[in-house]
Amino acid sequence: MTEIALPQHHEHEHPRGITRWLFTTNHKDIGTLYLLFAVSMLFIGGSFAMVVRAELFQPGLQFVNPHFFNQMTTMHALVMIFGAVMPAFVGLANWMIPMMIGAPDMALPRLNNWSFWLLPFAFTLLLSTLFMPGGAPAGGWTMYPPLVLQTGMAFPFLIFAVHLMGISSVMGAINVITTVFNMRAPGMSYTKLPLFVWTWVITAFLLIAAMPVLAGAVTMLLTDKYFGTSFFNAAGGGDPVMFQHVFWFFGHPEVYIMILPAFGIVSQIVPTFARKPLFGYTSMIYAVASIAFLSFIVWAHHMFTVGMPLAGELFFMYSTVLIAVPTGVKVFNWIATMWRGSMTFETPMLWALCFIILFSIGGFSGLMLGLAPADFQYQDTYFVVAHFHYVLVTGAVFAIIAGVYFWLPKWTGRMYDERLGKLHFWLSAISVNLLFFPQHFLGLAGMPRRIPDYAVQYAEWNMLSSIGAFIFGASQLIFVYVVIRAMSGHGEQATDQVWEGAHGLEWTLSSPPPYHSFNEPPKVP
Ligand code: HEM
Ligand SMILES: [Cu+2]
Repeated sequence: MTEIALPQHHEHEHPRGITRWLFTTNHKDIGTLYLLFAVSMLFIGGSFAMVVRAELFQPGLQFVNPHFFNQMTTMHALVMIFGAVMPAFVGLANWMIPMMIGAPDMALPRLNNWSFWLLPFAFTLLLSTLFMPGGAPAGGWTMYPPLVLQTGMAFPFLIFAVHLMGISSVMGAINVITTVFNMRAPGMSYTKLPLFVWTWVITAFLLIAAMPVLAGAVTMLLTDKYFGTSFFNAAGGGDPVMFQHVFWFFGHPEVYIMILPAFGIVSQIVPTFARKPLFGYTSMIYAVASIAFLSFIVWAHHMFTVGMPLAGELFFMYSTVLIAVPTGVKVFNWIATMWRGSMTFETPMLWALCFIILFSIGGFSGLMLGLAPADFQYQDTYFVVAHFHYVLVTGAVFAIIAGVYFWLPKWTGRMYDERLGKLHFWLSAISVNLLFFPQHFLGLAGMPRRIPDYAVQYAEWNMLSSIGAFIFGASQLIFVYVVIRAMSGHGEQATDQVWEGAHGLEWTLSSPPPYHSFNEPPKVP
């Protein structure tokens, strides 16, 4: 590498107070902002879920009217997906990617600030619709026409909020790609990139390819409603099913946007606590890349029942079940990594192991749903609800929590309380299964999703599911307490390496790391 004269003193005062957070271009501060935003959205979206589960505690209508119930399911999903899970992953990327590749910061720091600050505006717009005449969007997060076109005043707010979220995601993705392509320390070749970085690069490409499709779809909805077009209006020559195609061409890659970084996190944690290198590093990268590719050709498995030619049904069925192959490779490699390792079970490892087991359950029900003839039975039942919560909650959310426990001592310089961490884990792991496992039975017995009332035959499993939901929701307060304690400087001082089995550039920095991660590029062995 050519010699560059680096400035000797980089210790200039960094801004303090509110301007530090408003104008920050620092990857760690922005990472923190993203994570705090995500956790507040988790609680707002979670409280909507609690309303849903309270209403479903018993058959009959007890607490809310059906229209408000539909607003709750719709807003719950929108807030969880775009407000909680995706920003949490971006927060982790901001914190960890520069430290993992030996860079001082993200490549485009000013853009980074802008990506974050769009989100509070987007969600203020979205959440404000709850107080509007006609209420919040209630047509489902999938926004299918013609139903969604009946939304009242909230409609343009919904569309504009989705546009802002999309712009934020695409800018974040550009930043990740630019950073990893250009800012790696000398010697940090692509075959040495940590798995978390790899999964994020691939996710970033998915974001850039998928989010504009969503933007296009919702813009067409907007012009259909206000400007007299008929993209999805049969009366004007349009086709409502076309919306489903466009939506799911975005929507299916979107679910992988929410799981690939989770694979990355688990691939960092398992080797650390098994004290062995990751088994099959290269095959892990190929597995993620092929999952990413396949995610673009399976979208119509969400539409088996809309009426497709047989060849279409078969194509989407075969391509869907094909995803089991690279997914199986990943699960196999995690298990092989643990095989004959010297394992210990600190809190991050418990969450990661639970991820592997419960995500696999979600994968199996997904396989069942992918079989076209069987899907005619499952479609739009609680079986689907059970499936996507196993992959999104015990998958994505569990991996995020695992990552927070794993990296919190590095971020704050303080060890969290291990006993509280384990309590949080066991309460969550048990209650989440009480919450979602019975929903498989409800679905197989025919209970439809998105309904505020149900037949008495479904009463028992629904009651258990609601009890699980309340315990799961309450358990997350422990998490907040644990994190706040570490952030406010309580707990043992963490070492630089933090975990005995931890390897990688991020663990060579102090805990907490300096404001600018690597002022001089580190040597990569
Ligand atoms: C405390 C944890 C959670 C509970 C109790 C919960 C509960 C529910 C319930 C009861 C529904 C409505 C089912 C229906 O009638 O269609 C629902 C829908 C949904 N949830 Fe969750 N959820 C939780 C966490 C999450 C998370 C973390 C995510 C995202 C990563 C998520 C994503 C969704 C999605 C996409 C829907 C579909 C909404 C729709 O189809 O309109 N949920 N959830
Ligand atoms: Cu899908």
